[in-house]
Amino acid sequence: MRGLIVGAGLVVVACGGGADDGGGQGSGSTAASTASEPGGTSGGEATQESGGRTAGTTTSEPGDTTADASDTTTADDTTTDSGPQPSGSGSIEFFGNGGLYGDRVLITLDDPDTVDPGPAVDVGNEDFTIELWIRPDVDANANPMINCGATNDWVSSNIVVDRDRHSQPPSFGVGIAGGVMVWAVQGEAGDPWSMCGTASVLDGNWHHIAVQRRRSDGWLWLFVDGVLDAEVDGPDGDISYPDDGVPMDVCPGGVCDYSDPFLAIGAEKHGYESISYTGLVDELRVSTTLRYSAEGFEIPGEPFTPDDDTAGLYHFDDGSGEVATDASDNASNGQLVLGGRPEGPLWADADPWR
Ligand SMILES: [Ca+2]
Ligand SMILES: [Ca+2]
Ligand SMILES: [Ca+2]
Repeated sequence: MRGLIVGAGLVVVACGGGADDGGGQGSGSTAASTASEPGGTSGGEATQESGGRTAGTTTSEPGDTTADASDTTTADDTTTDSGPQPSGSGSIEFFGNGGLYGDRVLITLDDPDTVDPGPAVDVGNEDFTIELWIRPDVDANANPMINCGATNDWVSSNIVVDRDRHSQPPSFGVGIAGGVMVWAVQGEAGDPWSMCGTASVLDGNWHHIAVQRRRSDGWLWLFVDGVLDAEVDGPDGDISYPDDGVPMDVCPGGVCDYSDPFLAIGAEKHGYESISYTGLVDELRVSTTLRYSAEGFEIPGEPFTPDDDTAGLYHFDDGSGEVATDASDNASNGQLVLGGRPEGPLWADADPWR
C-alpha cells in the first residue's frame, strides 16, 4: 500500500463530499476545510528512514513475546481483572519516533513461514471491534487533514493503530489528521476507504476511540467517546492478515518481515518519518464481534474484563519490562520495540480514570 501513496496523493477527493462518510467537515478547524493537503502528507511518506531498524533485535522479539506469554498468564491477570482498578494501573507513552523503527508495540498476527491461521487478534475475516483510550499530545499530532474517501491517505495521519501491509492489500488503520480521527480500510481487492471523523481529539484529554467493521458488507463505524462520529459502507472482503502472506522487499530496512505481519500500536509500522503518534495509549481491546450500536454507548468506566469475544486485551499496566501483557486467554502479548530520542515507548502512571 505504501507504494501507492504518491499516486493516491494526487487524487483530490473533496473532504466531506459524501454525507455518509463524516467527511471531516466542521472539524480540525482550518485543516478540515482544505481538501487539497496531499503535499504535506506525501512529504511525510516520501522520506524513508533507511537503516532505522535494528534487524537483529526486532526479528527475535516476536519469538520472545510468545515465550513470555507462558510466564505471565492466568493467576495474576485474574487478580488484576477482578474489579475496578482506578489506581496502580497505568498506560503507555509514545513519542512520535516511529521513523526510527522504535517507539511502538507490536502484536504478532502471522508467521510468514507457514500458512497456519493467525491468532484470534488477527481480526478481519469476521466482524470486529478495536477500541482504545488515547491522550494525544496537543501539538505533536499535527498532520493535516487527509483526502477523506476512496483513498489510502490515512497513512499520512499520525498513526495510532497500524495493520498495514506494504504495497499489497488488505490493510487497516486508525490515525489522527486535522485534529480528528481517521478509520481506514483497504479491502481484499485493494480498494481503499479513509473515513474521517469530526470530533476534535486534540484537547489534552483522554478520549475513548472505537472502530468497528462488519464482515458481511464492510460497513465501518467510528466512535469517539461513545458517540458515533462517522460511518460508511466500506471495502469488502477478508481483511485479516493473509495466512499465506509474504512481506515484500520494499521497506526502509529491506524485506518487510519486521513490520508487515504485526499489529503496530503507537507508530507507523514500516518506519517512515513524520506519521507516528505522540501521547498516551491505554486499555486496548480487540474483539471478534460488533460491540457497539450506532446509537452510541456509555464510555467504559473501568478496565475491561475478558469475555468470549475478546481476542486481545492490553491494560498497559505492566509498568516495567518490554512486554505488554495480553489479559485475554490468547496470550497474544505485545512486544515493546524501543527506539528514538527520547526513547519510547515508556510505561506511564496516568490512565483514563484518574
Ligand atoms: Ca503465514
Ligand atoms: Ca489471517
Ligand atoms: Ca491501564
